Amino acid sequence: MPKIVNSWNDFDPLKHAIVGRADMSVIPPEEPATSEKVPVDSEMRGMWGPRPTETVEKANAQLDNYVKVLEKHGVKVDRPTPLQWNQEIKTPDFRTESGMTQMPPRDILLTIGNEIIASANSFRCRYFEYLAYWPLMNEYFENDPEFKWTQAPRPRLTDKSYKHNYYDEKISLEERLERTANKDFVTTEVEPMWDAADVMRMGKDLFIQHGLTTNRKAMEWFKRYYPDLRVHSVNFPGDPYPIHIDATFVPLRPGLIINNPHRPLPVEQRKIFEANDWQIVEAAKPAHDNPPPLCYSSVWLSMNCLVLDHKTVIVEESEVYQAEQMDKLGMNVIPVPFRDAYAFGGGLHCATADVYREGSMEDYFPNQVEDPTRV
Ligand code: ABU
Repeated sequence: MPKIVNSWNDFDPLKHAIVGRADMSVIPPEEPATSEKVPVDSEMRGMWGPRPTETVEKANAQLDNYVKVLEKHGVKVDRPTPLQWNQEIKTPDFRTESGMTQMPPRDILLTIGNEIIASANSFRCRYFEYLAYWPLMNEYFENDPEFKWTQAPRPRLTDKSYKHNYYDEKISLEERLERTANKDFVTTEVEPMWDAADVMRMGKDLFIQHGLTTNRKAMEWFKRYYPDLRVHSVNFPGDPYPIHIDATFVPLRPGLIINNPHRPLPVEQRKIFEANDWQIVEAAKPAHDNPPPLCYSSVWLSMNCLVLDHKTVIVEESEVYQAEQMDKLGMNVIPVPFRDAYAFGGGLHCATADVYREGSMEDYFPNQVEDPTRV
């Protein structure tokens, strides 16, 4: 039987991926974890309910086109099975009015080698999002005898999982930035919580963003679960809403990373990259001043690109500065329109999850130095 699942990084040749769908997506009601994520001046504050049908149709049209582009470039694509997210979620520990979506599989599924792990998200509205991917997981399980189908320990998400009154309308941007710098986030440390999109995979090394959606205990969980890998905790003090590493710190090929200039990796956290001759370059500025309507994400989805191989990258069609920079960095750029899908959970990288990339577990950081990021 063929090997179906294998991926160790975000840049080796991509051969098989999952692309999300926008169907039945809901803007979830406020809850302890999400109220902190929504910027105070965002039009999304206090808004919830099913997303307008015409926006779902437009997002799906761009997602379907994205699939065609990937297939044209030799990538097999699978799609999740949509669920009706506009229904109550109730567990013995909490209750919330609705779920969210199955548009960004990158937040839920983490592929490491022949294993796909469903994450331990801190948003209550995302508690059952993994179900949209379970038919695919079952298919891979039945057809690939080496595939490891894993669910991370499920967080209980009781009130103890969040700091109370952490969210405060009066908090200034400066105070938010200070909290990020001090690694003071809305989640507590009572249980491991993590979004898969906070994990940057680099072969033997995992670089995990400590932020609003991933806590320190999750890093400890990764360290114990993968004793043969090296786990690093990174944080980006310039980001007032640190959620997901893939619009902040994006590898393009071995030795090269683009870093959001508003969210630079602190100097002391660069040692491991410098000691191994990795180049960290500032990403180009976004082409837009604002995200599209009803969108949670920042304008920095400009750098949320999908690398197909060491020389080819998919960039959002209107992000001309990012495309220009990619070209200068020696990448062939495939432009794909995607802004209509942003509101449903992110950009071109967010909307995918790796199933198969060529290559194996490499050690990109053989020179081990004193490294403050190491967990
Ligand atoms: N899911 C990536 C969002 C990151 C950002 O809003 O910058």
